[in-house]
Amino acid sequence: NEVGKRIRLSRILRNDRAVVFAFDHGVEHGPSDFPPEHVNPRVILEKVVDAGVDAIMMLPGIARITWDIWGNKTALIVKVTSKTNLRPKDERLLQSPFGYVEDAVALGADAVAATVYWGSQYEDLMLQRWFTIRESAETYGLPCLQLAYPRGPAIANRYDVEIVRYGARAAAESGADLIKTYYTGNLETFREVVRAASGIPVLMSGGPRREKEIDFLRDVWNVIQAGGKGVVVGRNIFQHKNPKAMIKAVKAVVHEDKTPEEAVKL
Ligand code: FBP
Repeated sequence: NEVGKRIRLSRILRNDRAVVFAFDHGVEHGPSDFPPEHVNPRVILEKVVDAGVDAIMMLPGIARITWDIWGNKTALIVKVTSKTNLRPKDERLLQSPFGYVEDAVALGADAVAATVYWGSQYEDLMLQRWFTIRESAETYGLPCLQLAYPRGPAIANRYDVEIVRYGARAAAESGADLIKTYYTGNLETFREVVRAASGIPVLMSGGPRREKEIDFLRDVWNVIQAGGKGVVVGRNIFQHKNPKAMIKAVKAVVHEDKTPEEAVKL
């Protein structure tokens, strides 16, 4: 199964780097996160696939009804945990099962993804679920991406380097094959995050939409220079007026080492 994992990982990390489209917001934030033209998942998925995104991370239900768009064109990461913002605030610090590793296998996925909120009062439960997911993913040779998000009552600033690198290290120690985490605001601190992850590839989580695309591209550039392996980005793509151009610009920074200033002109 180590062989299967390596083959699948290489479909996501092209030349060791990846631009992944995050598309679980319909549940995590609700359909109001999408501009009206992108409430229909097919419309935005056609654009990102067309722009040559490396992989798409989504929940099983949407993957099942859109396979004809991405199948055989991009890698697929099936996320099997989620939560809605309709829950009481305190309980948003827990993600629930949202499918099974077998759903990912049945969909032909290249990886499975699950969130752990490090520092949450539900950390213990989320870890039990993480290890259940990981155990069955291992039997199929399916890599596990961990959304290693530090958040909880004792965490004042979830973007603080000490907090983010703690989560990244915990993700590595819990057997993640890929780590998705917050950007810490600059190159030097993100380098610390990468170092703490001890060789497990670290991908930046996109975050809320930046008003100016150059600012987002600068963050991506810093992540790459710091040794990060790419991005898993949603809102900065589907809330942008030109998602295709944005994917192409991000790809240029991640895969071609273009500067943000060069990439923004694409
Ligand atoms: P973005 O690029 O839009 O930030 O997407 C990354 C992501 O982790 C999504 O996978 C998820 O839906 C969302 O962010 C969670 O956001 P929040 O920080 O509100 O929990």
